[in-house]
Amino acid sequence: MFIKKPQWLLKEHEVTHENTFNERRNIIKTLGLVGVSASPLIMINNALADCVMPHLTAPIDKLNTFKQISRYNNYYEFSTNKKAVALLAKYMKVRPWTVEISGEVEKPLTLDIDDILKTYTSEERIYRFRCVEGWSMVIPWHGFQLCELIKRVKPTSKAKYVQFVSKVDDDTMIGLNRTGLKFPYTEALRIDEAMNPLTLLATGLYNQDLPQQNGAPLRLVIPWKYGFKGNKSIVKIIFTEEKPATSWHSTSPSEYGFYGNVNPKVSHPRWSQRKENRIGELRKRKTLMFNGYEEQVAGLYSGMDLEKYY
Ligand SMILES: Nc1nc2c(c(=O)[nH]1)N[C@H]1C(S)=C(S)[C@@H](COP(=O)(O)O)O[C@H]1N2
Ligand SMILES: [Mo]
Repeated sequence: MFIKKPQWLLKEHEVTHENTFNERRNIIKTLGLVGVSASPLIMINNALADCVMPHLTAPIDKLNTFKQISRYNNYYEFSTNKKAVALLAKYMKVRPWTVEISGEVEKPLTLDIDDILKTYTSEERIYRFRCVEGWSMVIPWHGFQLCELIKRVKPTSKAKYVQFVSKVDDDTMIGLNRTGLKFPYTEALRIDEAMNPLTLLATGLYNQDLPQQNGAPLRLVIPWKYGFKGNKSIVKIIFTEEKPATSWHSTSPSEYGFYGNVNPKVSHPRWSQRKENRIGELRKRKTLMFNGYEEQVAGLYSGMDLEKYY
């Protein structure tokens, strides 16, 4: 069930209203994004009382079409051919489906996807999406903040990372043994990144259920990171003390970092990241720092050498 809200896309320079600015400062403070006085974990646990919403303004970038979004996909379990993915993934069954939440939490849970859909009100979030390969789109996702789920399971003080594990379906995933990538596809975030109000669990796009090729029935979206950080078809969410191994970083550590933050100044060893090809446009666009979400997320990385932690 989708509750439709006004479309929006965050654009920092448009936000001039003073109250909005102050509210945002409070959000940033609540989440421990600025200041060094207390440990991020303490601030996160305080922030768990309530998941704050990011501020919404009108969209500027043109949306990509449903067809573009659902016919040009990276989903290596099926194929490395972007156009073949949709044709193959449609055979993957997405019911019944459960998501197991475990590890360093007070309340481990196994949730049925239909309960998740009923429990969490879906809202529309229009985000830029940038693949590490150099292409991008603008996607109207539907979903809810990962923070909502985190709050429910109550991470222990040891929880420093959140790991996401994708489905392995031997019946339909014919690409499982054809690439260097090891499956299940696994990615992870620092817990403060996971708690950020922009981090979304997507359940749909364009007012429809998520197509299989886009990661049905539940998929992670972190708009300031390269697309590979966002697992499709999630079956497990695990809270850990140690930094978990992640699929792309393990396969090729010099090419894909743990962070995967969009950064035009840090090149991939085989290509520059300064520009991107927005699907449907002829001329390349400049890639924006943190994919244009710098004001919301730069504080997560203050003091960090982003060349080293790519
Ligand atoms: N399970 C799984 N998740 C995945 C991938 C994948 O191959 N398998 N590819 C990633 C990459 S590299 C990108 S760019 C996005 C692509 O998402 P889209 O096809 O919805 O645009 O999914 C990410 N999530
Ligand atoms: Mo990607």
